[in-house]
Amino acid sequence: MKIERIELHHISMPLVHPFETSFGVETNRPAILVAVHGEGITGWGECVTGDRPDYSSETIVTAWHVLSEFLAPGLLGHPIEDPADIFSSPGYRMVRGHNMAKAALENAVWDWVARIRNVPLQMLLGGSKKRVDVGVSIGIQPTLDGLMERVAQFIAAGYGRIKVKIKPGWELTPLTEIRRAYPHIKLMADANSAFSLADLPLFQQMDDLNLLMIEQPLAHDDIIDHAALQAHLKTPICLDESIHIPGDARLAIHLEACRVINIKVARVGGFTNALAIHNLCAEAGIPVWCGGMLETGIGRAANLHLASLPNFKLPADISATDRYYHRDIAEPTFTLNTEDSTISVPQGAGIGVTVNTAQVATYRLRKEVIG
Ligand code: OSB
Ligand code: MG
Repeated sequence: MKIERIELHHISMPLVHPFETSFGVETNRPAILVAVHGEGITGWGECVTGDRPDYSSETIVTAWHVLSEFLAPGLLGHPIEDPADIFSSPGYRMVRGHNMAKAALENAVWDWVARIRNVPLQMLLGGSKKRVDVGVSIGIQPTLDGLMERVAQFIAAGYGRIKVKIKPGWELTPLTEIRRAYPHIKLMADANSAFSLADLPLFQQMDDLNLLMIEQPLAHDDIIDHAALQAHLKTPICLDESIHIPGDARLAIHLEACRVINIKVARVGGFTNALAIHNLCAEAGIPVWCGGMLETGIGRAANLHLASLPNFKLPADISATDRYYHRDIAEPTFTLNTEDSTISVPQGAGIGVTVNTAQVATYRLRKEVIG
């Protein structure tokens, strides 16, 4: 089988609510949608990098460059029977790093292969759950009252796990207030690398709040400091930004730098690496969960398939469509199963959603066709 043509679509979608992390505020979410065409079938992937190199070192501009100049041209006409065959294509052999660009194209190929075989993607990945446990990730809010209102809305909507973003000056008070109001809710915090080991006393106070985990408290490139912090805490540390390749996960597990790992398929360069990390964590007794990047329906559908694997044991950052966008670009959209805080894995071929190309066009800033 061969891919004959690849399209790149740079889009920008207005978010329902601005999303603030320790990096800053986003009101629009950019993405590069990748469509691979061949054998009469189209597969879709989503590149989730932002406009700024804050969460990762990639940006929309670098991902576009690497996809259009290197990865995509090298894949045209390359024989593919299995998604892993892309690794022998000229583009993939040449490019180091640029995981988010690679993941977008690799995931489009997985979708394409699954659609050609007419099976849901989860079957190719080895997942079997039909519903995935999910939670909601709440950005930093202008006021504590505003945060408490948001938390109340999401709990009323049926979300069984709440994650809040923290930064210096916005940590203990919001977490303590939420814990006081909801003594039994699954609650966790995500610092996006905003703290240092000097903040140990602060984390020791958080340790009494019965948090599910503390996500990426320290520097994005310092696994050793995380090991030092984890040794002082009973709350599990979860690594997000620190894990880019299976070797990072091996190092983190070896050093006991975390007790949980967040797998984002984009950050680790695609499904192949995501599966490798899932498997090595399973062997080490480390539960994983599926992180999110405010994906459109394409990336969110892909995440649901991945999160259906057995060692995804904690609720995913995959919320219902209306938590992110007024009008998404794929159908069907996702709703929360309120009785058990899950979202169902779409059961059509491939990622199981149909892309609304007219809707893509309304959000599009740039398009390129390769091949
Ligand atoms: O650290 O998990 C993160 C969004 C953008 C960048 C980083 C992160 C996030 C989220 C979003 O937390 C979670 C979601 O998609 O619902
Ligand atoms: Mg995170």
